[in-house]
Amino acid sequence: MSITATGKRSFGAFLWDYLTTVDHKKIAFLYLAGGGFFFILGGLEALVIRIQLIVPENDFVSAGFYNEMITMHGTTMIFLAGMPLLIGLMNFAMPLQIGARDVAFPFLNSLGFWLFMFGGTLLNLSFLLGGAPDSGWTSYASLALQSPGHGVDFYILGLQIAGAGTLMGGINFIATIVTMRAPGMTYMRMPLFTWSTLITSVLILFAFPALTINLFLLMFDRMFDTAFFNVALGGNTIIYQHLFWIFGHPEVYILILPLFGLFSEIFSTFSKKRLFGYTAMVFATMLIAFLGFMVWAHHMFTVGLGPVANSIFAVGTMAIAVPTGIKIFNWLATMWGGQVTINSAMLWALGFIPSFTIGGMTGVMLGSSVADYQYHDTYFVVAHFHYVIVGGTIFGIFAGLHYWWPKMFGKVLNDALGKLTFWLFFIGFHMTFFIQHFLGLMGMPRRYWVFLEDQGLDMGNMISTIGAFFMTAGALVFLYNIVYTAIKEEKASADPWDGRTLEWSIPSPPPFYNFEQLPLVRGLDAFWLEKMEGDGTMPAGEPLQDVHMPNGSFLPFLMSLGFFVAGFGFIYQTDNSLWYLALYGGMAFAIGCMVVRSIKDDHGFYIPKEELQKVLDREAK
Ligand code: HEM
Ligand SMILES: [Cu+2]
Repeated sequence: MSITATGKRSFGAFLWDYLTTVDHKKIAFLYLAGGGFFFILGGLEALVIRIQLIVPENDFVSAGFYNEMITMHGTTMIFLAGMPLLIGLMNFAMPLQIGARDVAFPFLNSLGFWLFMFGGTLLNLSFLLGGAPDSGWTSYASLALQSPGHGVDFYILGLQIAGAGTLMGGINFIATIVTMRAPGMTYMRMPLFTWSTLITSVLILFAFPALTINLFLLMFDRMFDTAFFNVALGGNTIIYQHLFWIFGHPEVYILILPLFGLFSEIFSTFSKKRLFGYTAMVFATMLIAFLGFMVWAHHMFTVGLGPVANSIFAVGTMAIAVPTGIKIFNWLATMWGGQVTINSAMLWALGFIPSFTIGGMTGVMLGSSVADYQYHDTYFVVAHFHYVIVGGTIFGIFAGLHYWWPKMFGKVLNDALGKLTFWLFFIGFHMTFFIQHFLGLMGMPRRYWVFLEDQGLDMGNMISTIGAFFMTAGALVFLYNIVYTAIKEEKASADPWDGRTLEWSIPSPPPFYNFEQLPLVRGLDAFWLEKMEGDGTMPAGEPLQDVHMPNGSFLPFLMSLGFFVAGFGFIYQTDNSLWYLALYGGMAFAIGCMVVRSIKDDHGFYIPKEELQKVLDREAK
């Protein structure tokens, strides 16, 4: 088997390769494609929301459909766009940064992706099968239990299946970082992005089970008439809110911590300076993650938990501003006195700092439990979380794509188009969401299908909607840039940015096995160190030897398909017991795949060292 085969492949071969791949890089591309698709869907839903609110008392869509739009927009953007895009970036870069050939469990990695894709598809098929969920992205039990039709059931099963995939991803990343670092890569030599990936995965491990349990209890109440949350039957609807936010608040840190790590890489690389306060940054990330589990009830200040509980959660919430502030200052200090290059990736990073800081400040305002009685469930809250999620997560994802695109696909995204994307999106973002702070302070509630005339809300909503179109234009320029770059741009070098970490020490794109020999790491910013004190190449951390790699498999796809079918069975068995066939049939099929997986003897394959030697000889020339 030649390890350098690059001949043209048929579409069928290409498709089969991606349906069966267990390569972390290809699975990363699948996550970026799947997450990108759902980002477009979530963006279109946001446009429908903003068009409905462009003028007072509009009737662009019906009230019921509007409820479906806000529910699906929020749910899709968080579970099917934000997180998968991040898992895509972590899947691609983290193994390269620690000097590994793949993640610890490649099969599980593939399964995690297909569960996400089938869960997301199941959820969105609800649009075609009687109506999408309509009780908000939080689906509070008091509303979700009354919601007619099967929309909320699709929400429950879709998120259960996709959520299982996310949990597997988190476990996989922890096992990889703990067990597969290259020789010399001690914890305090790991890049910040890898640290953030580790801490985010720990958050996933502790937060997602709360969501899983909550969804099961909601499912039992809706499908099997139990009374966990059903007040009429003696249940307690507030418990749903506690369980949801015990997951929900750490979820927002799952969405932002990887980007904090990424921005540290970008500021350091494009200032040609080591990250300021590396150790403080690592511990600040841990502190944010830890405190992130102590603040969930700030989403419930107005529920009536009482002054003692509210005060405790208010103090916890405000305390998080401290480690976050440390990060902001350390990024500024990293640029201070550096040779700063402003390309597209750096522009997103620079746009992030003021935008996210505004979001952080309004977060502290909302953390004041007393004042929150004014802000709660108004557009001030909508403005706040879009400032931190769009200004943080989405800006970060754009930055990460511009930063790692050459390593992923072998070409640098066109910089002029990159900057145009940024400015259209940045201006649109602030137009859409800054004015919403004031709409909220003027009393505009969130989740209302219309606003009334003569309440002074017209101009603000018009500006907000125009802003949404600017963001759309920015996103379209980005899509155009992908095509333009693929056709027009020159092939990128292995190290187009004069990088500091290991991924820039191997070719762009990397060979499927990543490293002929695992590198020896001799300090923080391992590659930069070799450039400054070595001969600019990574020393070998192991002798040249045959390299073991895993085989691809179609089982993850099939197993996820089984759960997908079982999901339908769960949803429709309340209408007709024939659907138990789909429920048990799907489950049996999925379990059958697991049995095949456990009895089939698959030990992967070896790349002979002679082949690797040929590559090394060619590169040495
Ligand atoms: C890209 C442009 C975006 C626009 C124009 C936009 C617009 C909006 C608007 C106007 C609402 C409020 C609807 C209402 O309360 O009636 C909303 C809700 C929401 N948005 Fe966005 N959004 C965008 C991106 C995002 C992103 C990237 C995320 C998350 C990753 C997100 C998450 C949410 C959530 C969770 C809600 C709450 C939904 C609910 O009330 O159940 N949005 N969005
Ligand atoms: Cu929160």
